[in-house]
Amino acid sequence: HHNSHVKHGRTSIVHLFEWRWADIAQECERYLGPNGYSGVQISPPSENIVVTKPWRPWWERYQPVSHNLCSRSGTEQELRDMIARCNAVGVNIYADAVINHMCSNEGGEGRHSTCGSYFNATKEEFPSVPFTAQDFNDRNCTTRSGNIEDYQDINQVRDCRLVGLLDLAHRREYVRGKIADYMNALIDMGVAGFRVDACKHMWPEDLSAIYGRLHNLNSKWFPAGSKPFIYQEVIDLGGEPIKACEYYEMGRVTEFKYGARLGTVIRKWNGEKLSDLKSWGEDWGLMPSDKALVFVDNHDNQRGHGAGGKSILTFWEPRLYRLATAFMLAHPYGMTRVMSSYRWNRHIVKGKDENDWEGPPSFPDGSTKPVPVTPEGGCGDGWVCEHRWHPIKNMVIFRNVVDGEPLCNWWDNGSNQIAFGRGSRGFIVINNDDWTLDMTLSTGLSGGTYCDVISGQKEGGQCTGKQVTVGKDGRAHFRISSSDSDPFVAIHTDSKL
Ligand code: LAG
Ligand code: CA
Repeated sequence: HHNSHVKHGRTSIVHLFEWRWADIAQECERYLGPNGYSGVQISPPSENIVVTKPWRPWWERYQPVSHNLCSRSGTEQELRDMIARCNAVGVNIYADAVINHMCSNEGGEGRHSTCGSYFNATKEEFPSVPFTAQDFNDRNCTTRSGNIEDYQDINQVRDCRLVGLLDLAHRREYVRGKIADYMNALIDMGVAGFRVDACKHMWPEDLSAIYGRLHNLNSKWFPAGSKPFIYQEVIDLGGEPIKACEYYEMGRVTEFKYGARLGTVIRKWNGEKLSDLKSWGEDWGLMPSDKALVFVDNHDNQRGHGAGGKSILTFWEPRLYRLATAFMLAHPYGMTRVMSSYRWNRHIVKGKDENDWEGPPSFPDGSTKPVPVTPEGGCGDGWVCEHRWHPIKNMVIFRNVVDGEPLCNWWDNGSNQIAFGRGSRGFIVINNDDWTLDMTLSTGLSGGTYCDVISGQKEGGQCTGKQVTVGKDGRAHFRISSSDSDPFVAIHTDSKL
């Protein structure tokens, strides 16, 4: 489950957090395909509880009540249509699979669910699946509250309730079968794989048994015999007995240290500096590159949920965020995921965001708003669309162009000015110091004039931004003011004029 089945040498996926299926379909056709994104992580497609206190939080989607495919993002028909249209333009779909649990034990009884299916959380009955009380872990959990109380105890982390969420008993063949059926329905519709939610809370052998039941990908779009790509959400910042490495064999794993550590370096906390990144990767205690799914921020830690803490950079700090994302996309480590967010009424009181629950831009009836595209190519109505920000979009293309090339020609000033190349195909220079960078550097590129894809890009043979002249010896002069709106420059073989 390690092959991501990307098309045309593409390298980066984007998490279109809370987007409607209809908007994702359009985005694949009008933007992601043409700009070389390899795939989309979609929000959980399964039916979930409707929470009204607080009003329609984003996290209600992490409380499934059935495997029906209707949610705030749209109907099953819209999902099917989106998957087909994205596949048609070479953009893969990866579904967020919430399989550790169903809704909260406090979810009540009734039809307050996104397709109106009946459930009874108190009795642990979910007739649309169906799951009944015996399909949950209660008898395997030994804590007083029934919730996870101590992360040092492996058994309770995996067999007790995560924040009160009814914990499925994956040792049961029946439960494994039902979850596999759900994932197989998505595979048959054409998804290329899954982000599997909350894997720390599931036993690796149970996951392995479930993955072993999955169909091969739909041969309408993928080579016969292709297995689904799987990346597993395991939060391992160290200090706990459950380790990310327990999951490597079965698929990729989210590397949460990546964004947390990169954030501290770019913020220059603890005296850290960009030049320290010369050894970025496994030498920093990160997992093996070919196992890692990396990201600057995710839907949890951008709002103080999950893990990562205060160092995480987000769109709220756009200048540093673009810098961090550009570094991630230029550096060979890991498989990269770009976050695409919506704005919310962030309101931090004593270090905690009181509105961290707020759902996507929506109408008064709770339905999610479409994503309008502005004439400038950004998004409106509260959608941030980091994946459309000029430097981020162009660094996704950069990563495709340099794919497979080694990191080389590293330079740094011992402080916060660095540069490095990727074989003979691309070169990036970053200035995070408070003074101008003014240097002649070896780029590894062939002689000629290149267009910087950060301040502009090549359009019809012309450059709309800074030009960089590389001499026959591969050397080029760079000057980056510390007050530039984006204090970095990137060139690659496809930006040669
Ligand atoms: C995940 N990965 O392991 C998701 O990335 C993360 O977003 C999910 O938590 C979590 N696991 C469970 O799927 C989110 C929110 C939680 C929320 C939970 C369930 O971060 O805050 O809990 O989804 O909706 C909420 C309330 C809790 C409450 C619980 C049960 O915030 O206070 O106890 O619901 O009612
Ligand atoms: Ca569990």
